[in-house]
Amino acid sequence: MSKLKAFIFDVDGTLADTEKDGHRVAFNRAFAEADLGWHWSVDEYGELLSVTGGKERIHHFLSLRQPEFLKQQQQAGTLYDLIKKLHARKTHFYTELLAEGAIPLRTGVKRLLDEMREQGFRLAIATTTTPANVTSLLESTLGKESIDWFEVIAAGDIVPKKKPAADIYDYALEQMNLKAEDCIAFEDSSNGIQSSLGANLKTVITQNHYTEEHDFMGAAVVLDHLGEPDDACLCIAGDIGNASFMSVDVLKKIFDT
Ligand code: XBP
Ligand code: MG
Repeated sequence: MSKLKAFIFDVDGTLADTEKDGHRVAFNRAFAEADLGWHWSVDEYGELLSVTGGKERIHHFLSLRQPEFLKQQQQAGTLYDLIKKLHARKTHFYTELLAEGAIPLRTGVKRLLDEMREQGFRLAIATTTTPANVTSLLESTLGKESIDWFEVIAAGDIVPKKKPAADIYDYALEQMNLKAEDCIAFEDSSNGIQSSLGANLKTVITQNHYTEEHDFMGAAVVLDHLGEPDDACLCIAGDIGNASFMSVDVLKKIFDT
Protein backbone atom coordinates (compact mmCIF):
# COMPACT_ATOMS: atom_id res chain seq x y z
CA MET A 1 0.00 0.00 0.00
CA SER A 2 1.25 3.43 -0.88
CA LYS A 3 2.03 5.86 1.94
CA LEU A 4 2.13 9.65 1.85
CA LYS A 5 5.80 10.64 2.05
CA ALA A 6 6.36 13.95 0.31
CA PHE A 7 4.91 17.19 -0.97
CA ILE A 8 6.04 18.91 -4.15
CA PHE A 9 5.37 22.62 -4.58
CA ASP A 10 5.09 24.88 -7.58
CA VAL A 11 6.47 28.36 -6.83
CA ASP A 12 4.95 31.16 -8.92
CA GLY A 13 1.33 31.68 -7.96
CA THR A 14 1.41 28.83 -5.42
CA LEU A 15 3.97 29.76 -2.75
CA ALA A 16 3.55 33.46 -3.53
CA ASP A 17 1.68 35.76 -5.89
CA THR A 18 4.80 36.60 -7.83
CA GLU A 19 3.47 37.33 -11.29
CA LYS A 20 1.69 40.72 -11.28
CA ASP A 21 3.93 42.67 -8.89
CA GLY A 22 7.10 40.63 -9.34
CA HIS A 23 7.83 39.00 -12.69
CA ARG A 24 5.71 41.46 -14.70
CA VAL A 25 7.37 44.49 -13.12
CA ALA A 26 10.83 42.98 -13.65
CA PHE A 27 10.14 42.27 -17.34
CA ASN A 28 8.99 45.88 -17.79
CA ARG A 29 12.13 47.21 -16.07
CA ALA A 30 14.30 45.14 -18.41
CA PHE A 31 12.38 46.40 -21.45
CA ALA A 32 12.65 50.03 -20.28
CA GLU A 33 16.37 49.73 -19.58
CA ALA A 34 16.91 48.41 -23.13
CA ASP A 35 14.75 51.27 -24.46
CA LEU A 36 12.49 48.92 -26.36
CA GLY A 37 9.22 50.78 -25.77
CA TRP A 38 7.42 47.62 -24.66
CA HIS A 39 5.26 47.54 -21.53
CA TRP A 40 3.19 44.60 -20.27
CA SER A 41 -0.03 45.72 -18.56
CA VAL A 42 -1.66 43.58 -15.85
CA ASP A 43 -4.23 42.26 -18.35
CA GLU A 44 -1.83 41.65 -21.20
CA TYR A 45 0.53 39.83 -18.84
CA GLY A 46 -2.39 37.58 -17.81
CA GLU A 47 -2.71 36.52 -21.46
CA LEU A 48 1.04 36.03 -21.87
CA LEU A 49 1.06 33.69 -18.86
CA SER A 50 -0.37 31.01 -21.16
CA VAL A 51 3.29 30.39 -22.03
CA THR A 52 5.49 29.34 -19.10
CA GLY A 53 9.11 30.42 -18.80
CA GLY A 54 10.34 33.99 -19.10
CA LYS A 55 12.44 33.54 -22.25
CA GLU A 56 9.64 31.59 -23.91
CA ARG A 57 7.16 34.31 -22.86
CA ILE A 58 9.24 37.08 -24.47
CA HIS A 59 9.39 35.04 -27.69
CA HIS A 60 5.62 34.47 -27.54
CA PHE A 61 5.02 38.22 -27.04
CA LEU A 62 7.19 39.06 -30.05
CA SER A 63 5.37 36.58 -32.27
CA LEU A 64 2.00 38.09 -31.24
CA ARG A 65 2.75 41.82 -31.03
CA GLN A 66 6.08 42.51 -32.75
CA PRO A 67 6.25 40.08 -35.69
CA GLU A 68 8.35 42.44 -37.87
CA PHE A 69 10.89 43.01 -35.09
CA LEU A 70 10.98 39.26 -34.48
CA LYS A 71 11.66 38.60 -38.16
CA GLN A 72 14.45 41.20 -38.31
CA GLN A 73 16.13 39.73 -35.23
CA GLN A 74 15.80 36.21 -36.63
CA GLN A 75 17.28 37.25 -39.98
CA ALA A 76 20.16 39.06 -38.28
CA GLY A 77 20.77 35.99 -36.07
CA THR A 78 20.51 38.15 -32.93
CA LEU A 79 17.20 36.96 -31.47
CA TYR A 80 18.55 34.30 -29.13
CA ASP A 81 21.15 36.66 -27.63
CA LEU A 82 18.67 39.50 -27.24
CA ILE A 83 16.16 37.34 -25.37
CA LYS A 84 18.89 35.84 -23.22
CA LYS A 85 20.27 39.27 -22.25
CA LEU A 86 16.83 40.74 -21.57
CA HIS A 87 15.94 37.74 -19.46
CA ALA A 88 19.15 37.97 -17.43
CA ARG A 89 18.35 41.61 -16.63
CA LYS A 90 14.77 40.63 -15.79
CA THR A 91 16.09 38.03 -13.33
CA HIS A 92 18.31 40.75 -11.81
CA PHE A 93 15.36 43.13 -11.34
CA TYR A 94 13.13 40.32 -10.05
CA THR A 95 15.56 39.08 -7.41
CA GLU A 96 16.18 42.72 -6.40
CA LEU A 97 12.42 43.16 -5.83
CA LEU A 98 12.29 40.00 -3.74
CA ALA A 99 15.28 41.07 -1.66
CA GLU A 100 13.39 44.30 -0.88
CA GLY A 101 10.60 42.09 0.53
CA ALA A 102 8.12 43.11 -2.18
CA ILE A 103 6.38 39.71 -2.36
CA PRO A 104 5.06 37.85 0.72
CA LEU A 105 4.12 34.16 0.84
CA ARG A 106 0.47 33.30 0.23
CA THR A 107 -1.89 32.69 3.14
CA GLY A 108 -1.19 29.45 4.98
CA VAL A 109 2.02 28.52 3.15
CA LYS A 110 4.44 29.02 6.03
CA ARG A 111 2.13 27.36 8.56
CA LEU A 112 1.63 24.31 6.35
CA LEU A 113 5.35 23.99 5.50
CA ASP A 114 6.18 24.13 9.22
CA GLU A 115 3.60 21.44 9.97
CA MET A 116 4.89 19.20 7.16
CA ARG A 117 8.46 19.54 8.42
CA GLU A 118 7.50 18.91 12.05
CA GLN A 119 5.84 15.67 10.94
CA GLY A 120 8.87 14.57 8.96
CA PHE A 121 7.49 14.84 5.44
CA ARG A 122 9.90 15.28 2.56
CA LEU A 123 9.61 18.49 0.52
CA ALA A 124 10.54 19.46 -3.03
CA ILE A 125 9.96 22.19 -5.57
CA ALA A 126 9.02 21.76 -9.23
CA THR A 127 8.84 25.06 -11.09
CA THR A 128 9.38 26.70 -14.43
CA THR A 129 11.08 29.72 -12.96
CA THR A 130 14.85 30.37 -12.89
CA PRO A 131 16.64 28.75 -9.87
CA ALA A 132 17.90 32.14 -8.58
CA ASN A 133 14.28 33.30 -8.33
CA VAL A 134 13.37 30.36 -6.11
CA THR A 135 16.26 30.87 -3.71
CA SER A 136 15.59 34.63 -3.55
CA LEU A 137 11.93 34.05 -2.70
CA LEU A 138 12.74 31.47 -0.02
CA GLU A 139 15.47 33.65 1.47
CA SER A 140 13.37 36.81 1.58
CA THR A 141 10.28 35.13 3.07
CA LEU A 142 11.46 32.17 5.17
CA GLY A 143 15.16 32.89 5.70
CA LYS A 144 18.30 31.49 4.11
CA GLU A 145 18.09 28.16 5.94
CA SER A 146 14.74 27.38 4.29
CA ILE A 147 16.52 26.52 1.03
CA ASP A 148 17.63 23.30 2.77
CA TRP A 149 14.08 22.38 3.73
CA PHE A 150 13.61 21.26 0.10
CA GLU A 151 15.66 18.23 -0.81
CA VAL A 152 15.18 18.91 -4.52
CA ILE A 153 14.69 22.29 -6.18
CA ALA A 154 13.78 21.36 -9.75
CA ALA A 155 13.67 24.64 -11.66
CA GLY A 156 13.99 26.46 -14.98
CA ASP A 157 15.96 25.01 -17.88
CA ILE A 158 16.92 21.82 -15.98
CA VAL A 159 14.46 19.99 -18.24
CA PRO A 160 14.09 20.98 -21.90
CA LYS A 161 10.27 20.91 -21.89
CA LYS A 162 8.69 23.25 -19.34
CA LYS A 163 5.16 22.98 -17.91
CA PRO A 164 2.57 21.94 -19.11
CA ALA A 165 4.93 19.01 -19.89
CA ALA A 166 5.27 16.61 -16.96
CA ASP A 167 9.09 16.58 -17.20
CA ILE A 168 9.87 18.84 -14.22
CA TYR A 169 7.73 16.71 -11.87
CA ASP A 170 9.14 13.49 -13.33
CA TYR A 171 12.62 14.92 -12.72
CA ALA A 172 11.83 15.85 -9.08
CA LEU A 173 10.36 12.39 -8.39
CA GLU A 174 13.37 10.70 -9.94
CA GLN A 175 15.79 12.80 -7.87
CA MET A 176 13.85 11.94 -4.69
CA ASN A 177 13.62 8.29 -5.71
CA LEU A 178 9.88 8.42 -5.03
CA LYS A 179 6.83 7.29 -6.94
CA ALA A 180 4.04 9.72 -7.84
CA GLU A 181 1.65 7.68 -5.69
CA ASP A 182 3.68 8.61 -2.57
CA CYS A 183 3.31 12.37 -3.05
CA ILE A 184 0.93 15.30 -3.39
CA ALA A 185 1.63 18.31 -5.64
CA PHE A 186 0.55 21.92 -5.05
CA GLU A 187 -0.25 24.05 -8.09
CA ASP A 188 -2.13 27.21 -9.07
CA SER A 189 -2.57 27.13 -12.83
CA SER A 190 -3.83 25.12 -15.74
CA ASN A 191 -0.32 24.63 -17.14
CA GLY A 192 0.78 23.57 -13.67
CA ILE A 193 -1.93 20.95 -13.15
CA GLN A 194 -1.42 19.55 -16.64
CA SER A 195 2.19 19.02 -15.65
CA SER A 196 1.48 17.47 -12.23
CA LEU A 197 -1.35 15.25 -13.51
CA GLY A 198 0.88 14.26 -16.40
CA ALA A 199 3.29 12.93 -13.78
CA ASN A 200 0.32 11.14 -12.10
CA LEU A 201 0.41 13.27 -8.96
CA LYS A 202 -2.62 14.00 -6.82
CA THR A 203 -2.86 17.77 -6.97
CA VAL A 204 -4.11 20.48 -4.62
CA ILE A 205 -4.91 23.78 -6.34
CA THR A 206 -4.85 27.21 -4.74
CA GLN A 207 -6.13 29.47 -7.47
CA ASN A 208 -5.33 33.17 -7.71
CA HIS A 209 -6.29 36.35 -9.56
CA TYR A 210 -4.72 35.19 -12.83
CA THR A 211 -5.92 31.57 -12.66
CA GLU A 212 -9.45 31.67 -11.20
CA GLU A 213 -10.99 30.98 -14.63
CA HIS A 214 -8.60 28.10 -15.42
CA ASP A 215 -9.76 24.54 -15.93
CA PHE A 216 -8.74 22.43 -12.93
CA MET A 217 -10.39 19.19 -14.03
CA GLY A 218 -8.67 16.31 -12.26
CA ALA A 219 -7.61 18.31 -9.18
CA ALA A 220 -8.06 16.54 -5.82
CA VAL A 221 -9.25 19.84 -4.36
CA VAL A 222 -9.44 23.47 -5.49
CA LEU A 223 -9.16 26.22 -2.84
CA ASP A 224 -8.93 30.00 -2.97
CA HIS A 225 -5.91 29.75 -0.64
CA LEU A 226 -4.58 27.35 2.01
CA GLY A 227 -6.25 29.26 4.83
CA GLU A 228 -5.28 29.94 8.42
CA PRO A 229 -7.10 29.15 11.69
CA ASP A 230 -8.36 32.76 11.70
CA ASP A 231 -8.73 33.12 7.91
CA ALA A 232 -10.88 30.35 6.44
CA CYS A 233 -10.27 29.13 2.91
CA LEU A 234 -13.02 28.56 0.39
CA CYS A 235 -13.29 25.07 -1.07
CA ILE A 236 -14.27 25.53 -4.73
CA ALA A 237 -14.08 21.88 -5.78
CA GLY A 238 -13.38 18.62 -3.97
CA ASP A 239 -13.91 17.97 -0.29
CA ILE A 240 -12.06 19.11 2.82
CA GLY A 241 -14.81 18.04 5.22
CA ASN A 242 -15.41 20.52 8.03
CA ALA A 243 -11.91 21.95 7.83
CA SER A 244 -11.55 25.69 7.33
CA PHE A 245 -7.85 25.57 6.42
CA MET A 246 -5.49 23.07 4.81
CA SER A 247 -3.50 20.89 7.20
CA VAL A 248 -1.49 17.67 7.05
CA ASP A 249 -4.53 15.83 8.47
CA VAL A 250 -6.71 17.06 5.61
CA LEU A 251 -3.97 16.19 3.10
CA LYS A 252 -3.78 12.64 4.52
CA LYS A 253 -7.54 12.25 3.99
CA ILE A 254 -7.28 13.59 0.43
CA PHE A 255 -4.40 11.19 -0.21
CA ASP A 256 -6.41 8.17 1.03
CA THR A 257 -9.53 8.88 -1.05
C1 XBP B 1 5.88 30.16 -13.74
C2 XBP B 1 6.31 30.89 -14.90
C3 XBP B 1 7.58 31.59 -14.89
C4 XBP B 1 7.70 32.97 -14.40
C5 XBP B 1 9.00 33.57 -14.92
O1 XBP B 1 5.08 29.04 -14.09
O2 XBP B 1 5.69 30.82 -15.93
O3 XBP B 1 7.86 31.71 -16.22
O4 XBP B 1 6.62 33.74 -14.88
O5 XBP B 1 10.10 32.82 -14.66
P1 XBP B 1 4.84 27.88 -13.05
P2 XBP B 1 11.48 33.02 -15.49
O6 XBP B 1 4.34 28.52 -11.79
O7 XBP B 1 3.78 27.01 -13.68
O8 XBP B 1 6.15 27.15 -12.85
O9 XBP B 1 11.46 34.39 -16.09
O10 XBP B 1 12.58 32.86 -14.49
O11 XBP B 1 11.51 31.96 -16.56
MG1 MG C 1 2.42 28.45 -10.87
